[in-house]
Order: sequence, then C-alpha cells, then structure tokens
Amino acid sequence: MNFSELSKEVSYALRHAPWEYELELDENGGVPLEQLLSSLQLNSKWENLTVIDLIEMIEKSEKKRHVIYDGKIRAFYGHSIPMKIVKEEKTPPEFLYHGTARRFLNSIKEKGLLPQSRQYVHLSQDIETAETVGKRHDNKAGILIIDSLKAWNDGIKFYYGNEKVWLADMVPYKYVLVK
Ligand code: HQG
Repeated sequence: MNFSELSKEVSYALRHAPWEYELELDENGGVPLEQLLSSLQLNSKWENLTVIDLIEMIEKSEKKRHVIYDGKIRAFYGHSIPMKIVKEEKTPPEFLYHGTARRFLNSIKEKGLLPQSRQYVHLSQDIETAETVGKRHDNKAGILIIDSLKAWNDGIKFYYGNEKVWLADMVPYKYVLVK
C-alpha cells in the first residue's frame, strides 16, 4: 500500500474536491468513513482498500493531516472548497511562525498574510515546521514570526488545526516580524 499516495488523494478529496467523490462535507469537514472508502474503491488503484488502510495511513504519516472520529473522517486543515469549514477558535501561543517564499515577502508586507487559495492562513507552532512548509515554495524559505498572542488580544481570530498547525482568517503585517 502506498500510504503517501493515499494520503494525497484523501487530502484532495476532503480539502479540495469532495464533489468529484460524491461526498458532502459536514460543517467541520467530516464525511462518513464508509462513503469515502466506497468512493475511493471505484478507482481500480484502491479497489481493495479497507478502513484499516485508512487508519494506518493516518498513523504512519509524519504530518497529522486527517482524523477518524464517530465513524467519520476529516482533514485538520488545508481546505479550499467554497463552503468555509468551521474551526475551533483558540487562544494561540505567544508566537507562531510562517514559512514562505522570498518572492512573496513584498506582497505580504503590503497586504498582510492572506489565505490565498485556501480558506485560512496556515501558521506553524514551531520554526522547524515553518521551515518545512516554506521549503515547498522556496529552497531558501523566509521565516516570519507572528506576534500571535498580541494579535489575538487585539481581536484577530486564531483557530486550532492540529498540534503543529494553527489557522487565521488573515494576519495584518503589523503582527509580522521577518526573521
Ligand atoms: C503566501 C501544507 C503573496 C503564503 C503545509 C504561502 C501547510 C502570500 C502561499 C499547509 C500572501 C500560500 C499550508 C500575500 C500569504 N501575498 N503571498 N499577501 N499571504 N502568501 O500552500 O501556508 O503537506 O496555500 O506565505 O505544510 O504554504 O498539504 O499555504 O507561501 O501546513 O498537509 O501564499 O499545507 O500541508 O501557499 O501551506 P499554501 P502554506 P500538507
């Protein structure tokens, strides 16, 4: 079983194109596990897929992208579908981090951190995670430090993704420091 390929396809279905799999997400982004399974099984690549494989995919993944609960499965973050997924508002840690490409810095300075094609801006709990995220866009990623607790106290909302990923609707540049 290629768990990395499976994780990519499950992410695509749950974050970006549930309709291609005839799935309807609930407000938290959850779908019945059996529905996702049957839909994936229609593809010959996944015809022998089982619930155990989905559980193993989640457990073996370095990044905590999905969770199974109450017979459903959902993605913790990353959504781009039109219906905005409801996330849990939560007081953030003192600082959060964001890894980005150097070529985006001028625009970020001008407009703040925006979600771009996703529903939320993605922030990292630690610098190491931010570096990994940033390297997806630029081999020498720029690391931004977010004055998150101050922003929260000023009324900017933050939401919990998983233990390493936090979300925000946007972050004005005055709360951003370039490392
Ligand atoms: C940038 C992956 C110009 C932003 C990762 C980022 C993460 C701006 C890019 C998760 C901007 C969007 C999300 C502005 C923000 N002007 N550029 N004003 N504001 N940007 O991929 O945060 O492996 O949508 O800096 O690990 O890189 O898929 O977001 O560079 O956790 O599970 O616009 O996706 O997780 O890029 O990554 P993305 P991201 P998975």
